[in-house]
Amino acid sequence: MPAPGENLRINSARLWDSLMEMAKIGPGVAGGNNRQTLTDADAEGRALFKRWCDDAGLSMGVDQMGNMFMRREGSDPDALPVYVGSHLDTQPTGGKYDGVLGVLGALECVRSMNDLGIRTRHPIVVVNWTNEEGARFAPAMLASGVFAGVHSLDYAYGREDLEGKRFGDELARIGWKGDEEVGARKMHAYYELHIEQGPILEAEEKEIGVVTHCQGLWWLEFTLTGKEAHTGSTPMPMRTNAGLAMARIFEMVQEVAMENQPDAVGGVGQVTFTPNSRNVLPGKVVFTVDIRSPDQAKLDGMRAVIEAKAAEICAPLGVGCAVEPVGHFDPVTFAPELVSNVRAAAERLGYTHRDLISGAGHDACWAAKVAPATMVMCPCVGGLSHNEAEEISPEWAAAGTDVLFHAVLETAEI
Ligand code: HGY
Ligand code: MN
Ligand code: MN
Ligand code: MN
Repeated sequence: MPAPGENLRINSARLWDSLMEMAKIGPGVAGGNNRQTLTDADAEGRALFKRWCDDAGLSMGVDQMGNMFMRREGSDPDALPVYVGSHLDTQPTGGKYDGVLGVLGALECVRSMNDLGIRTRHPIVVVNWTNEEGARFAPAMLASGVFAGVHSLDYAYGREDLEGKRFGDELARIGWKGDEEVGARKMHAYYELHIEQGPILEAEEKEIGVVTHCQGLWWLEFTLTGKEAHTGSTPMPMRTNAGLAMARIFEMVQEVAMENQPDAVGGVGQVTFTPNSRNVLPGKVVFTVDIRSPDQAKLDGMRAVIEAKAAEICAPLGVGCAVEPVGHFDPVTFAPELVSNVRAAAERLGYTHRDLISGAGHDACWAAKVAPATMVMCPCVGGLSHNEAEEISPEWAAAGTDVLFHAVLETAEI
C-alpha cells in the first residue's frame, strides 16, 4: 500500500476555526477555559462536537462512562477500527488546546478524508474520553481507565466532587450516560494528538514530538491528623500541628525529586484543611502528592522514601499519618510500529521532529493497555499548560494534525 503523498494535508484554517469555536464554550476568567467534566459547559461542548460529527457523516456510540465514539465507515466493515481522539474536558484554569486539539484534530482528519474522497479499509472512530483531567472527579483519565479495565464502573460512578455530587448522577444529569458496555469495543490501534505541555519542542525548535514513552506516576493521598485548637491561646509546646507536618512533607517531596534529577518530578496541587478556619489549628489535612518518572525503579523508590520520611516527620509532632495510593500507572512504552508511522510521517511532510517522553499522563496511557497506541505532540508556548495562558500557533496545530492524518491513514490502510 503506497504511503500518503507528502502533499496530502489537512485543512488548517478549518481546524483553527473549530478550536476557536470550541474555546468559546466554558470560558475561563483569563482567556482560557473552565469546561470541567459533567458540567453544563461540558454538555454544551459535547453537543457542538456531536453537531460537527453529524455534519461529517459520522455515527455515534456512547458508553456507560459517557465516552463518545464517532464512527466513519471503512471499506471493510469487519475490520477493527482505528481510534483517534483525546478529551474535551478542561482544568478549572485550563487552556484552549489541552485535549481539545486531539479531539478536533482527529475530527479534522475525518473531514479531510471526506474532502479528498479517501476511503480507508479500517473504519475510523473519533473519541472524546470523559473526565481525562480528574479535576472535579479524581482520579484523572477516569473513563479511559474504566474502558481499559483499570477501574470498575461502580468505583467511577461513586467518585464525588467537592460538593459531594456523584459522578454517575452528574453523568445522567447532563444526559450522556450511554447504554453501551464500557470496554466492550476492540481497537485495531489508537492515536492521540496532544500539545507537549512541556518546554522541550519549543526550546529545540522542533515542530513534532514523536512520543515513544510516557512517564509513570503515583498519586499518594496523605491524611494527617492533628488536634484542632485555638491559634492564639494554645502555647507552642501544646500544639499537635498537622499543618506544620504538611509543610515539612512538602519540603521533603521537593528534596526527594531534586535528588532524583534529571528525570523525576514531585509536588502537590491540592490541599484540604479541616475546619479551614484562620484561627483554628487544623484537625485534619488531606493532600495528594504527585510523583512521576520514566524510570520504574526511581518512581517506586521515590514512593518508598517519601512514605518513610513522612512517617518520621509526623511522629515527633504527634501527628497521625495515613497514606493511600489514589492513582498509578507504570512508565508506558508506546507501540513501536505506530511510533515509526509518526516518525515517517513527520519526515515525509518535512516537519522537524524529535523523539519525546510524555511528561503528562494521557488517555493513550490506558488505551495502550488494550491496543497498540501512540501519540503525536506539537509544541506549546513556553511549555505552559494547565494555565489559562496556554498557547500554540496555528502552524504547530496544523503540523501535528498533518502528521496524525498521515499516521492514521498508514494504519487504517488507504
Ligand atoms: O495529570 C496529568 O498528567 C493529565 O493532565 N491528566
Ligand atoms: Mn490532556
Ligand atoms: Mn490536562
Ligand atoms: Mn506499578
